[in-house]
Amino acid sequence: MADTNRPLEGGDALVETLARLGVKSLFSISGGPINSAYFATTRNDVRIVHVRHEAAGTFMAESVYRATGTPGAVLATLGPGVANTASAAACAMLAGVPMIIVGGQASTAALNRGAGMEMDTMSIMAPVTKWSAQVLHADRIPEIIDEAYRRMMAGTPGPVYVEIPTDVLSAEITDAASPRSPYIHASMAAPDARSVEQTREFIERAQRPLLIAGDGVYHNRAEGLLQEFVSRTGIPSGTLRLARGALDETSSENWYGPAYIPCNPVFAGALEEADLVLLLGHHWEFDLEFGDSLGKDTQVIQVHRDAAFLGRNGRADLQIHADVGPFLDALQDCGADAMDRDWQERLPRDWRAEQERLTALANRLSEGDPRPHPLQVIDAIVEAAPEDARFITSHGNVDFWADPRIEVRRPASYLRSGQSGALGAELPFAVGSALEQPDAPSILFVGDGAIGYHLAELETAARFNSPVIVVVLDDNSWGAIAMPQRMGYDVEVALELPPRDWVSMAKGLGAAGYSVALHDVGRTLKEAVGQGGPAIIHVAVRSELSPYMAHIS
Ligand SMILES: Cc1ncc(C[n+]2csc(CCOP(=O)(O)OP(=O)(O)O)c2C)c(N)n1
Ligand SMILES: [Mg+2]
Repeated sequence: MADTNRPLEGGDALVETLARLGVKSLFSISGGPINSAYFATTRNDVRIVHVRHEAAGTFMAESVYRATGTPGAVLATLGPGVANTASAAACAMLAGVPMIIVGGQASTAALNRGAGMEMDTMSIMAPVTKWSAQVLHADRIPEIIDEAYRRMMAGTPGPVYVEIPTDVLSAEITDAASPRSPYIHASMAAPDARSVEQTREFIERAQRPLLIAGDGVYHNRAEGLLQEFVSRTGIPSGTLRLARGALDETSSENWYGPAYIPCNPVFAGALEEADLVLLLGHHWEFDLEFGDSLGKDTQVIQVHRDAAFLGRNGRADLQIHADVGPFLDALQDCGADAMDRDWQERLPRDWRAEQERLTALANRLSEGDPRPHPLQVIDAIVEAAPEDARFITSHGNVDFWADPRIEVRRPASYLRSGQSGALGAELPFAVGSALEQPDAPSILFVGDGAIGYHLAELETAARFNSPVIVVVLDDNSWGAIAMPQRMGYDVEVALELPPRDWVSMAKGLGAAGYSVALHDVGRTLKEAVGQGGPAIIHVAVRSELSPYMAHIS
């Protein structure tokens, strides 16, 4: 039994402050120097999720923001524990996803003497986080955690790092360490009146307007305003990154598909033809090909909460430094009166037609082959999945089939590593999101290559009986690299993967395991979801180059 009368320590100040900021889980691997924080969770509502690798724990923390909108938290022990979080932190930086990483350190008495496991982790974490600080007095822990939260949420969100030497973490605290003023989300930045007026004029005149909804829509929870704006004006609209699901992609009449050029030829063509592009809460990133394919006369209105991204890479004729929510709010009575009706109807229609074309192609290619086309498996899973399921994809070739195929119903229900394109994020995303929101299953599509990164986290899911369904689309290859390599070099070097027994691996880790043919995929998914805990569903598939990979290869 934990001694509740034990005096309060730095660990209590840390855990209490994090709890106040909405943290429910600390993704962590234990270590002596962070024992004080572990003990603190026995007298607080925060739980330790003891993972199998700190990188996976950091991806899980990223998934918490993606699935709930509240930043997640990592607690790592000193040296290699913290260093293991670094690559996942760098991925969250690229994706603009906030999280706090708390690291242990050698005691101040031993610091810089080469204490056991000691590393200069402040230097390791500085370039992969937005802000990092060391706490040298226990009473200052709440203050510095608060500061970390302000920094992580300001402008473009991102990870922050706070390091606490072990003697500081386990020191008794005084009253000064009680939590300070509660952290409150800063109010959103509204656009200036002149920009709103100009926007209105642009929209009212435009014949072929096009809307791209990006990350800022999610940061602002602006989906309601976006849906209202899009259905009122009828402007063809696409979603990307964190904004997937901001429009109900299964039913919106105005949705022209995911706004990624490599997988969406309808969007690619529309960018050239549009006379006005509304780029909301995003910038001209690489999957928008830096804005290079814009038509000569296309005008661009870009709205971003971070001025550093206004005009980055590509054209932005009207640059509006504002949050997306207040921007859309200011356009309540704006209509796209001059819009060409054919344009309005054509783009969503063409996207659906493109999907039907791919369905027919997949069916034709699989005739007489026992291995289905990846699309056939993806469709069977999506069709059998419960309405509230969350989907997760990785970055293999099979995932580039799944990513544009999944129609996301609501925000926070589709998770995919952002601009880093990191293999290895996907299984932790599925586990982290299912742990945080166990009422809905997390359904992951992953290849036989990427699954190897953090397979052990299936055991973490099993310990918590979390609803994580891992669909392994097995083409016996690092396919996304193999197929283009063969096209460019005539050979594949070291890219074959032998058939492995995924069912036994799942069972060995405490999960259920199934290996099935296409006709059993839907029934098996329902069974796996029904049993509640984690499962692998393994399906052998054909290697077929996805449109995305074909475009970039
Ligand atoms: C961390 C990381 N390392 C390497 C890559 C490069 N990469 C992209 S896709 C891929 C192959 C993935 O193979 P698999 O998971 O089996 O999916 P498939 O392409 O076969 O469908 C690799 C190695 C990456 N995206 N991220
Ligand atoms: Mg593969």
